[in-house]
This record gives sequence, structure tokens and C-alpha cells, in this order.
Amino acid sequence: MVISYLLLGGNLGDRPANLAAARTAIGAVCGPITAVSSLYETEAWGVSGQPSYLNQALAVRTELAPGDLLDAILSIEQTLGRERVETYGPRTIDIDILLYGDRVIDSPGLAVPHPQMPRRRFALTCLNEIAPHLIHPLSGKSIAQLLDECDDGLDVHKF
Ligand code: PH2
Ligand code: MG
Ligand code: MG
Repeated sequence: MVISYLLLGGNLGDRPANLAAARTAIGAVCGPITAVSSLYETEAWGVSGQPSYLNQALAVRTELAPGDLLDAILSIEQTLGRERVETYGPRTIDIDILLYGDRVIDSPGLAVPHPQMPRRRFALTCLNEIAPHLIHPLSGKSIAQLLDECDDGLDVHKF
């Protein structure tokens, strides 16, 4: 049993409903959700001119091995109508594994901790709400400290 921290995001369609559907599916397939952050409205990172995202972090207590958790998440994204069109492009739902316990994983399809997390305010702000004291296993810094040091200037505010 491991606590994994996931980040939900989406900027197309009924954003709150899409995130709610993702939470329901994750709870059913991956294991019980033990913490959820608020919903945050966040300026799109990566490609400008797209609608802002809703993001939310959650903690899930899972028995799934990392690769099985990833497979489950990808199939939930499919079920919820995710289409992969453009890197960083708009999407109905994106579910990313931020952390999987204190494991460090670097395989072709899966990198954990999420490599971009320390540089993205939208991810750190959500995670900081539910796990500020958690230690990032590569940097040895807490989530609160990473957020404090983050120089991403894109807007993030509670929805
Ligand atoms: N996800 C991306 C690209 N850009 N921007 C925000 N604000 N939130 C996201 O979740 C996000 C993004 C690729 O996964
Ligand atoms: Mg993502
Ligand atoms: Mg993703």
C-alpha cells in the first residue's frame, strides 16, 4: 500500500464535472482517495492562447504498482474522452502522477516524481494545500519550500 499524489487538470468542456468524474473513477479503480485540494483556476502553461485550467491535487491509497497505476489512469482518461492532439494543448482531462510514495522511477513511459513539478506553480500550489511537509525524494526539499522557490509567474487562484 502506497500513498500516491495525483494532479487532475483540464481546460475544455465542463471542467468541474470532468474533474469530479475523474475523482469517482480513481476512487473506484485505483483505491480510496484520502485527501483532495481545492479546485484552482490556473493560467495555461506551455501554449499561450488556451483557456485556463482547473487543477486539483489528490492523495490516493493504492495497492497498484506504479505501471499498473499509470495504465489505470490512462484508461480513465480515455473513458472520460481525452484526446491526445497537441503536446501541452487543451484537454478535457489530464491525470498526472506527481509522487508515488518516496519512489524514484525513471522508465520510458513513466517518470516519478513528475519531472516538471518543481517548475510549475499550478502543480505545487495544489499539492501544497494537502501535503506541504511532504519531502520531494529527489531534491530533499518540502513541497512548501519548492513552492516558495518556484519562479513560475503564471496566475493560480482558488476557483
Ligand atoms: N497541463 C499541461 C500543460 N499546461 N497548464 C495548467 N495551468 N495546468 C495544467 O494542468 C497543464 C498546463 C500538460 O499536461
Ligand atoms: Mg499534465
Ligand atoms: Mg498527463
